[in-house]
Amino acid sequence: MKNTQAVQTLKSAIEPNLSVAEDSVRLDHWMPYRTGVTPQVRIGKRWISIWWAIPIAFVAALFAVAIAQELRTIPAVQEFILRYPGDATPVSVTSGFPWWLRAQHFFNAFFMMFIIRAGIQILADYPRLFLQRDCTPGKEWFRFQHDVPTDRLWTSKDDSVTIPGWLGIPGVRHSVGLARWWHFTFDLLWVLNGLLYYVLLFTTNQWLRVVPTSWDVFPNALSTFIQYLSLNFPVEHTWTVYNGLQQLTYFVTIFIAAPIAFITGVMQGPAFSNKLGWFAKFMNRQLARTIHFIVLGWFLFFIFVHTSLVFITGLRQNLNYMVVGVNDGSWNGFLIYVPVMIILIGIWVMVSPLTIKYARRVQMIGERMVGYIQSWAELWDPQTQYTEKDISPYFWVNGTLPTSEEYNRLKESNFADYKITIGGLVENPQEISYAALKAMPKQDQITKHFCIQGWSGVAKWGGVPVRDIMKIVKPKPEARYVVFYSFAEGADGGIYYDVHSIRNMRHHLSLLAYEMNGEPLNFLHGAPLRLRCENQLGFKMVKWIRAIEFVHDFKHLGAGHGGYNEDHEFYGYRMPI
Ligand SMILES: Nc1nc2c(c(=O)[nH]1)N[C@H]1C(S)=C(S)[C@@H](COP(=O)(O)O)O[C@H]1N2
Ligand SMILES: [Mo]
Repeated sequence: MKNTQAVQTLKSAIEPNLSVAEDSVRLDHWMPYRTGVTPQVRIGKRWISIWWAIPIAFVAALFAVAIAQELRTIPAVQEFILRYPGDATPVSVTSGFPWWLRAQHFFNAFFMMFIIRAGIQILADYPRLFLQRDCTPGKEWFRFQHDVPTDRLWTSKDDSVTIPGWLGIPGVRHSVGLARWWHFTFDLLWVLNGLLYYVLLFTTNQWLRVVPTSWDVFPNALSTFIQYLSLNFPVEHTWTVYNGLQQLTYFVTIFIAAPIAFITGVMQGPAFSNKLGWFAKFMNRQLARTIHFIVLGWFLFFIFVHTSLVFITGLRQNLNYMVVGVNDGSWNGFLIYVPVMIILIGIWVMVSPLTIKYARRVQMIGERMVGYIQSWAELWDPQTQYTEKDISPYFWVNGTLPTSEEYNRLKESNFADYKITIGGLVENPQEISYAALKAMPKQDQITKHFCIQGWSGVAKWGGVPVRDIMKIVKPKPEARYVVFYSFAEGADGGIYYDVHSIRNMRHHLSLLAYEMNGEPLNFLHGAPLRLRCENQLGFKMVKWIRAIEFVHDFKHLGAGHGGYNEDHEFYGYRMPI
């Protein structure tokens, strides 16, 4: 009797109420357009607009030029510049710029264009940066969003802002799912290109350009710096050797900034962060996010200066080096560079509208490109646990709240009549009452939550491990996935649900939580029951759980992509990174 009821609930009340989803971003259904504020940096309690940096930098540059020009009239400085004219090493690379170097330079720039734009889009989904682990409003050091309102519920989705489509990809508010596919796919290509570049650098003599081999690089760099700043540029021998300043800047970009970008990127996901113990506690998600942003600043600065110098130190010749690898006065480099740039501008303009239109395609290609890496990361056993004193003072709320009559009735009686339905491919379908769940052995865990948007928080969760439930219902051998259904709908209508592998649900930290920080789980955080799964991003942890179903496949559920946000917001089914 009891068993058939569990099966009935799933078949008649839940499955038909899942919703299908569009394959493109329908702007009339999507979160409404809303911008934040101009980017600000916090100094004490005051917020200062970063646009002030422009006049300040301009005035500082004027003074710096004047000072450098004065310096060059001093005999000691003139002697110094004569002694260290600029070139970092006597060793020179006589082979010029080989084809592989030019090709890799092009690909690097091409990939960077997507990486940077999609990265800024990701930042706009949670436009605040912190140094410490918790995301307590008011403690951020950088933001382009207002204060968090205190007079109403303000979820992290509310916090996302619109940025223009020529800047971000795709320039739509809360499009982190799509932006991540661009970011990660091109990250992978960029990393592979970079690794190949390292190999080719050191198997040829090209590394001599970018790796200092003598301490003389420092006085030469200082000398070139003074020369550039005085607007009386040093003599270039770029074809064979870089000057000290160039060499140091390239070295930092290639061997310091790029690896830091990679490390602080992966440290923002739960897979690595929950695995790497003390390093993850030190390099917490928010610090990693801040450093990732500072590295972006370095890359933008580098690109600006590097490109400007290409233009003002002899464009035609520099393009011959960079594009065709010749050291002559021809127009060949220029004639290739201009049409290629026009094509790149076309691609730049088209990427956002095409992403909006072919959103599902972007998701599917992204899955193909990086989904398997994410599936490996899922096998990493989450380990890092926190202590009571690590618990975050503020824990963001996210998601669409339940409004159904059924839920409200249960809530009124404090969930005394709540029963969780568990069915599908199991030997023993069940409806387990709240009291019976609470009578089962309770497990506590103190863990960090990673929302896809960028915030994180540590909390203590108490409840029943999913694997203990599995011992009761006994999944059949053909069951491969576990589906969690919510009482709540998702943002675009239809029941919120998400799918996990059985393997992941057998993990000892996969928990049906009814307590948070020692208190009964409250309404906003998912009462009566919510999932904790510590190697996934937050959206996979369904709140307000109504039923659990064991299935062989999930293609027939909703739009078939493995969860509500996978269907509607183009997220990935596996998201440990
Ligand atoms: N039913 C339901 N569960 C949900 C969501 C939702 O919209 N509906 N949002 C998810 C997201 S995106 C996150 S980050 C976490 C947030 O949990 P919290 O509100 O307890 O911080 O809940 C997840 N579970
Ligand atoms: Mo989230």
